[in-house]
Amino acid sequence: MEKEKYYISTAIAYTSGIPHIGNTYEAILADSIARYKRLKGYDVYFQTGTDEHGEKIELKAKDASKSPKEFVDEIANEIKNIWDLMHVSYDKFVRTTDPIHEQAVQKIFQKMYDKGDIYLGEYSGLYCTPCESFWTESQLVDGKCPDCGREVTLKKEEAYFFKLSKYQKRLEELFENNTTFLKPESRRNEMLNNFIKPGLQDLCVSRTSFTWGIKVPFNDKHVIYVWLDALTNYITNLGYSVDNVSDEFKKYWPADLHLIGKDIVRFHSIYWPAFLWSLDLELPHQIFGHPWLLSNNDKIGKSKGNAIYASDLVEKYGVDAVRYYVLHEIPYANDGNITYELLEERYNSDLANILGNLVNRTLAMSKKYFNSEVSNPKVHESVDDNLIVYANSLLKIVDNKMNEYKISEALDDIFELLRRSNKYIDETCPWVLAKDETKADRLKTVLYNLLESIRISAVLLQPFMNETSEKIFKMLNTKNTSFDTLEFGNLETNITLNEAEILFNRIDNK
Ligand code: ME8
Repeated sequence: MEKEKYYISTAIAYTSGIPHIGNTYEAILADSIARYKRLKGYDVYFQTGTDEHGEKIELKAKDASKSPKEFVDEIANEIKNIWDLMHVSYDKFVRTTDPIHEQAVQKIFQKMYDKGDIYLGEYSGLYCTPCESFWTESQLVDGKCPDCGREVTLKKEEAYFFKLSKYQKRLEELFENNTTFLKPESRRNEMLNNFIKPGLQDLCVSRTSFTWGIKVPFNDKHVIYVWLDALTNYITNLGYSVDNVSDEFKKYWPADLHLIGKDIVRFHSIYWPAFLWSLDLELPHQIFGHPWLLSNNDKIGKSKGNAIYASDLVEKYGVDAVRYYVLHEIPYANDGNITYELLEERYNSDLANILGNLVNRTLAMSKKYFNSEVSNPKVHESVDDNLIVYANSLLKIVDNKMNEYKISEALDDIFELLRRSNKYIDETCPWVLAKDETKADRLKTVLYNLLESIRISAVLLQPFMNETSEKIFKMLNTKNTSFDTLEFGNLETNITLNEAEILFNRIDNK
């Protein structure tokens, strides 16, 4: 049977600087969903990459005495390295300076122009250079850019406009009739009431004030607006090019999920559908605007000096601890917080105490009592039920949470099995059973139940902490690592466990 396809994308990161842990969180979040879907049996296409044009990048390159291309090559490379470091299992890493993308964007612009959806006009407005955005007087906050709080300047230029107003009605209908298009719900209300209903103005889609961008094909004084350039990455790199579409595009488009941060929901849920309609293409199934990761409860900013970088964290705590922390600490719709202290607390309480300890204690007892040999004589007692029933229901529980992108809760549900396993040790007291020879089979059963609970947890932890799951599988010497093996009792018997390895060393906070 052919597998069902699943196309997931992240936002493409600006190559204006090295991404901090907040940007990196998005790649990890998308990765956990992509890995989960693969394990569920989907044919996944996971796309991420970099957004490399625009005035801000042109200026940054100048500051660094580099050509824009040299500058973006370096940063794009670093971003890719960070994604690799964090075990982000993308299928394609795209760049907006890829020739295939640049050519496709020009054809897209031409098609929109030929259709009458783009026309030449004049723009005069308040412009924020770092955000590459024009604002109206009423959108400013204290006279400054509502997104970044910096100064805006008055700017006038000849420009091409996209007829966003033409799609007003269709957008209203989309938001009113399709309740799952944009999640969480709060963002849908915000877009509909604050942006769409008050009336959409045509969108300025070209610039003449700088040159680092894709040229308007029929007027090379103009470069194409960076958001028109960037948003189309989701189709161009799959092989969409107006007059010719690839098999890959036919297979994977429309995307199932565009995962993006809450600050760019407007671009994805209003501009992007209008662009797609203009091209007569289908809309993505869903957009999820995730909350942000704050540093010490403040917005992370390179200029603020509070930026935390994934590579520093990984060096200190390892990849999986960082993945676990960011995935666990950001609830569905509220911002999460990160500090070194909080990360260390979570590391000790969850990873070292609950997970690491359980694995170590269980393997140590198996070694001590049965030379690490696994068997299951099935001497059942009622105390086992709680553990087994929960373990058998865990995939369904986790699946419900994953389908709603409640990743933090899914992790908690898996850790609940580990918590119950620790409690099970206290309830069954293996060290007491070990003193009574007639209880040998019961002791074997107890240890089997513990090892099996560890295996099931590790199978389900794969999307989030792949390296840790692999280590556990190796210690358990098990081949049963797929979701098909999740029913309790699938850990092989007559196998010998491998040497235990410390998964997470406790951190001494002092
Ligand atoms: O917005 N916590 O790029 P970008 C969580 N190039 N997510 C965060 C965050 C934080 N503290 N800070 C930023 C862009 N993000 C555009 C996207 S897509 C066609 C073009 C998220 O490098 C942010 O919301 O500024 C965005 O989704 C992603 O990181 C890249 O941000």
